[in-house]
Amino acid sequence: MKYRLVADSSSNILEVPGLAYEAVPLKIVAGEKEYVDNASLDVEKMVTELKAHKGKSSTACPNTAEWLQAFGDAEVVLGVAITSGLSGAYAAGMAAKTEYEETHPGKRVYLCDSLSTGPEMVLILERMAQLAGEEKSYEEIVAEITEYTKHTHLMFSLESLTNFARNGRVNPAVAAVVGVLGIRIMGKASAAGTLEPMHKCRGEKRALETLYREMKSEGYNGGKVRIYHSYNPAGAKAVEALIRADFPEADITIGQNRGLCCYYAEPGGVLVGFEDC
Ligand code: X90
Repeated sequence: MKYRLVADSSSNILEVPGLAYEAVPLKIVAGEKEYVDNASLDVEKMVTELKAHKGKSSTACPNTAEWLQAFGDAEVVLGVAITSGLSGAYAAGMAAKTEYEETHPGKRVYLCDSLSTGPEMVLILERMAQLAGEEKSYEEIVAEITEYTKHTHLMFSLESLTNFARNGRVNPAVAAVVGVLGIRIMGKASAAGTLEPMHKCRGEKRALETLYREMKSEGYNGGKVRIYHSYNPAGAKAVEALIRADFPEADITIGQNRGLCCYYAEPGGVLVGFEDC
């Protein structure tokens, strides 16, 4: 097969039906313990153990060798990485692209910096899979994905930003506010690919209603939606219901966060990737 799809594990995708696909795991590190975010990770067990863990915890992005391994010997690699604004995964992947193209003359690697994560990466992967299935050329695919990502977005509702703050990826003052019982932070992936808080909301119902309102002001008009949650199926379904009230036929799917997204989104977190059409 000409194309191989590749994404780091923050996309939450373990397989892509009908296409060669390889996920590159990030890692969650707590004391001596390292959780590799691959298909064999027991996410629920990890969350339980992390709750009991008193010391520091952190995450690690894949290195260049791990990306190279995922590229295998594909003729064309179509990849998507977690935001370069918060992780070194994209930089490592780009170093792998350079090395791969030098050592495999004629082969190509496209790595998209999602400036986002989770469900927005899912949208990008689905679009890549579609274009690969249509046997579009490398250049056409790069152009189409570049255009497509101008119209995809990520918004979220989170109950806790502890792990974000702990790892220096959000202002501690913002994290402290969310720690207050019942307060949720509703925000989005900024244009620079960082966490942008938008509203402090009292209660989940308000947080999710606010999220949907912000989706519409970002241009949502019945396009595709991918919702991923951390142990909060009710929250994910509530977002779906808000959307369906306006757009009964919208293409919406719900999935569960895997290791990396669960670590940062924390229990209760809901991530929504959508197209602004
Ligand atoms: O160690 C590493 O290189 C990984 C660092 C990842 C940090 C961000 C993870 C985000 C997970 C949480 C909610 C959405 C925030 C969106 C901001 C772009 C998902």
